[in-house]
Amino acid sequence: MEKAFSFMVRMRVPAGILTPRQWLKVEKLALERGNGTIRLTTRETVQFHGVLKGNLQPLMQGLHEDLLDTIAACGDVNRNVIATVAPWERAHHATIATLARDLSQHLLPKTRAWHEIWIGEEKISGGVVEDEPILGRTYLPRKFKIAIALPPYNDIDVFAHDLGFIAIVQRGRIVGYNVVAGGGMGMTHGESETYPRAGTVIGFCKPQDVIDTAEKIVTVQRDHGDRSNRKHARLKYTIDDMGLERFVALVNERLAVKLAPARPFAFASTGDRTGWTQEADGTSHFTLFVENGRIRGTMLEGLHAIAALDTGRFIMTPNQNLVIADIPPAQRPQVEALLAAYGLEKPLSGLRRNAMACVALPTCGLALAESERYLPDLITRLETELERFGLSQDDITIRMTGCPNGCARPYLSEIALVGRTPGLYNLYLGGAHEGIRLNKLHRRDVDGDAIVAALSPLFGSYATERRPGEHFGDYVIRAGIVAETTAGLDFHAN
Ligand code: SRM
Ligand code: SF4
Repeated sequence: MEKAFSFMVRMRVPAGILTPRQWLKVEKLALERGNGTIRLTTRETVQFHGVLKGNLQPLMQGLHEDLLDTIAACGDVNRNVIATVAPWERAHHATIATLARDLSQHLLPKTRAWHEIWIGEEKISGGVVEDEPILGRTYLPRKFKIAIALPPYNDIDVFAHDLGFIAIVQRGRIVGYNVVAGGGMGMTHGESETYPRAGTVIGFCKPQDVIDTAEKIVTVQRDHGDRSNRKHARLKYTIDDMGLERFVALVNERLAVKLAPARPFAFASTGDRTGWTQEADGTSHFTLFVENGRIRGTMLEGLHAIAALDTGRFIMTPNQNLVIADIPPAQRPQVEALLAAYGLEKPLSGLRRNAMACVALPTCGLALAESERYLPDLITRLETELERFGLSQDDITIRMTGCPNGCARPYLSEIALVGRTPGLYNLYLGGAHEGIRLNKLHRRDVDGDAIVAALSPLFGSYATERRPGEHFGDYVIRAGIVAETTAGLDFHAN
């Protein structure tokens, strides 16, 4: 008898947008084919956990029936393309969401293998190795990630990805995008040649040149990335090894239209606007806080009832939350009543509102410590400290991961906890609230008590010494608690 192998399945949803009907299908598949939970990820999509081998094909077929898939959600390819979630900026959000879909489609492997394996499409490849027009025969050296930001929102953490685009709006129109290259979070404890890196702004391109720019950057990484060492294979290392100038020159050589000088931009935060937002014409959007992206039980039922109204769109955010968007004025009372009936609108502290944890145990095989199952309790303890100093409603970002791979983008948050071994974490401080600066190691191997003991006095001094508008991450640098990280390479320096 075969063992009951269990899998994780990750969807591809560029820009994170689902129709209510698609949401209901995802829920049905999670209940019938997965472990009964929907896990929203930090890349605006869904993971199903606990899918038994025999359920894989029905799950894929179920997704396919509703125009969904899992193509290139994992592997050494361009991953799910993410975009700022701001439905209240209607035209701009529509533009960048379309761009995310177009980029995803353009960079997708052209092979029909997914359809042949899961959907039963007739085999045309006949076992021949297919030469992909962009990816080539051997695909990319490593995963590749793209994100599109719409300032002032940096919810997608544009500096965390191999490639980022920052929309530049002038006179109410997106006139083009600044191009950011070489971001990445993953590192290995004790190996300082591995490091997180904040992407570098390398220029500006017009809207019509974005796809070509992305393609050419992908091909530079394809041709120059390190294929001998997977820990050194991301674009960030390719850039640092060859030097930024050479990298930009190589990209420009391949581009039909060369990059222009970058334009000014400013970000305000990396978080989501939780709660209601209403537009002038009465259309409303509700951002539901989903703790660490895990949807189960009452929340699943409440969202089922809201999706059954068949109104608006369900948009998954890069902060693991869910926006029920485009609710017409006539239907808002029904949605409000359902949110109340299922207890989905709860008061939150500023810290919890700005928290993220990766999956980690029990499903992640790379986890060294708990994350999703532990951060909520730790935040409850920290909330008591914040309340003592009158900081309950201050927006402070905190992120936890069960290992240094960085799936919740911890190195860009004001407070980060990165798992070392069961119960122990490295504590990092000093990331920028708006996601433009990496943090720095403050304490090694701390448990829950030591984390609270380390942070509580800092909350106290921040409450009394901060300058008007100063964020916690900036304060700890000014106060000399940690040194400022200015580039990826000095992340490990003290
Ligand atoms: Fe991740 C591997 C979960 C976003 C960096 N990540 C994994 C795996 C698949 C573990 C594995 O390889 O066996 C995790 C599955 C856990 C589970 O049980 O479900 C996993 N990563 C996640 C998710 C679900 C975290 C979450 O709580 O939301 C995110 C899914 C994203 C998606 O929908 O595509 C997720 N992972 C990220 C991010 C953040 C991002 O992309 O914005 C990063 C850091 C950015 C980056 O890539 O540099 C990230 N994951 C990694 C790495 C380290 C890559 C590196 O360059 O070193 C690994 C390990 C690897 O690739 O070898 C990894
Ligand atoms: Fe797993 Fe590590 Fe990613 Fe967390 S950060 S999900 S522990 S690979």
